[in-house]
Amino acid sequence: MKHFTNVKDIGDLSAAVAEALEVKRDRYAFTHLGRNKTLVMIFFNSSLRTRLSTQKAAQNLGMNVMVLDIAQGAWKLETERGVIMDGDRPEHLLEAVPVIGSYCDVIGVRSFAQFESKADDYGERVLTQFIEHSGRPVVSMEAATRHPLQSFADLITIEEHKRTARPKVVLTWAPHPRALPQAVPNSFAEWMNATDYDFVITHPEGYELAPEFVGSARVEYDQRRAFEGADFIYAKNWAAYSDPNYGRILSTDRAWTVDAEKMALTNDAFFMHCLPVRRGMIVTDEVIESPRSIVIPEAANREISAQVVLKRILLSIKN
Ligand code: AN0
Ligand code: CP
Repeated sequence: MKHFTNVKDIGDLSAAVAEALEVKRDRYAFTHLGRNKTLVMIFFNSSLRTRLSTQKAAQNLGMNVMVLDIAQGAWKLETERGVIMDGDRPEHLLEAVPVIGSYCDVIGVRSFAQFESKADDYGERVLTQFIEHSGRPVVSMEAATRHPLQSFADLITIEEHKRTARPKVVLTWAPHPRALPQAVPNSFAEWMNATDYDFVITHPEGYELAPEFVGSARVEYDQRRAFEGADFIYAKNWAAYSDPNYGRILSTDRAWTVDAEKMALTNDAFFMHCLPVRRGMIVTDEVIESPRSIVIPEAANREISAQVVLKRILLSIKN
């Protein structure tokens, strides 16, 4: 594996899940692989899970890890080429990226959508510059349009919990007070569409995701109908994608909050969310604390998904 930015980079999903379960059984079986190899993790945005789980995964493989928060302590970076840099950004990404690459063997990058330009966000401007100018394998730790380490962990979690070969998996929009990126739902949809699950997306009108991510999923505007017979409920908020509302909040309607009454319509479904989650907005306390909530094992699988990805990258560096 050279870079890890989307579902195609992982190849066959059954093989990837099998490898993940193997890693989970003995996460210290490859401690020699990362010896004298360094991972640098660059954060343009906050993180709890990605920061800790990716670092842990790298350490399980024997790697050294360095973490840089661009917003805290590093120079603010200009990302646009051709500008006169007379503003508040003292360094350009075009110097910073190769410099970072010179200190490490693998780079992880977190860079959310800015919601200033759909073309910049969906063109993955920042991630692409890391791939083009660092000379190193790059792992997306949530970029503008996707969060593949999360989606891989979600897939592992569903495979561990499913009770039928072809479960019904429902991605539901839920309300949130801030405008959030489409990366998590886009990516989840991309990975679910790569399985043979019965995959349904439900959201209020106006919250349609980009067609390339919706793919072959069924879209159902009636949340209750979508929940009927579901085996997994995957909740997430996102801001509007469609023009002219790109990046805007169209609704904070708490009628879309996942509660026990709606969960009762399902086939005793498991509740999932990538976290961080706002209780009372996305989901009620009762549902997230219920025995059907698997948000903690889901988050724990982030260490496993990151370890499979880093292991494959290390093997490709060695060969
Ligand atoms: C981020 C998002 O929605 O993309 C990160 C989720 C993993 N969430 C928030 O900013 C609250
Ligand atoms: N799910 C996830 O990526 O969490 P963090 O934003 O805390 O890393």
